Amino acid sequence: KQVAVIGAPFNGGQPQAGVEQGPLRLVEFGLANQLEEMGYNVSYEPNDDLDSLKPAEDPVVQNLKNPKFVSRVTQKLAGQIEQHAKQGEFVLTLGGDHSVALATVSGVFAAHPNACLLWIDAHADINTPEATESGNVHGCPLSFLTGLSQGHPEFAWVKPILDLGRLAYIGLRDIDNFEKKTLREHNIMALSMHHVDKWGIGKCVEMCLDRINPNRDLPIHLSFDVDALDPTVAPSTGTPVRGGLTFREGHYICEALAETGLLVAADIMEVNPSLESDEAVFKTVQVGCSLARCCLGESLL
Ligand code: DIR
Ligand code: MN
Ligand code: MN
Ligand code: MN
Repeated sequence: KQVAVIGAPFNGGQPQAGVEQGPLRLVEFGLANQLEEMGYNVSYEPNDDLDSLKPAEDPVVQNLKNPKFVSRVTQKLAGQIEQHAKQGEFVLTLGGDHSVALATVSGVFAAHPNACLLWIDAHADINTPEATESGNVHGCPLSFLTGLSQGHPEFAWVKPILDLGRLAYIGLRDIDNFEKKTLREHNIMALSMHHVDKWGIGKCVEMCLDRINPNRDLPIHLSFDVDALDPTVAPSTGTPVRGGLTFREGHYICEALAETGLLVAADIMEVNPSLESDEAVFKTVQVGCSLARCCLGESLL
């Protein structure tokens, strides 16, 4: 079985430098080799030329910062991801900030139009350009992908390929007011840390799949923002929020999805090796690699 590892060394969707070093650090830690030892054929596209897409000028448009740069990079990566997914490969994308999900979801759903999306994050990332308080595109990808925002001139290429009924969240705990309203109004399957505490992670994953993949016959795309994990588990990330998923809860999600046999793509996002101590970076990179391996079935017996 073929795994396409797509490096997305990109930080333009948020203000903190360093997150563009995430993919290289994960690969240097041995991720590609580890997957090969598990029996996969692995290809790796580092995409270390993304800076060449940086425009000379990139003024704010409809509140969004770096719209041109983000759009150009994600459009390019989307095409690459689509090609690999269409060849039946498992696509593992390493971020980079979460604006890169514009590329992963666009590419994966172009190849698997009936897929569903599990979004693991402290944040809902569903702000519209009008509603965003930060102007950072990493807080907005899902509004474009679901068609909640349309008409932004820079993101015309992003098609609303994701039905709101095929989206579920686990790990939420820092949501903007507009996002809260959106999740409620559209009755989106959104489980916060409160629900994880209340029902346990096993039940939470099952509830999400019951909603977005009731017959367990649709392809699954997992987009995992490491800030979903508690900052004690994944400290080196741009917007840590206390009270997150434990090491095991995070891994359980990946294992449970691997166990379905339906997982076609996974994103490991927002690892920022320039933040916090060397020990913190080691922990974060290590947990990023082990989440990825679990997505590919490492811990299944
Ligand atoms: C916030 C934070 N909701 C925003 N989002 C983050 O900027 O729109 N997402 N940090 O990962
Ligand atoms: Mn290729
Ligand atoms: Mn995110
Ligand atoms: Mn987040």
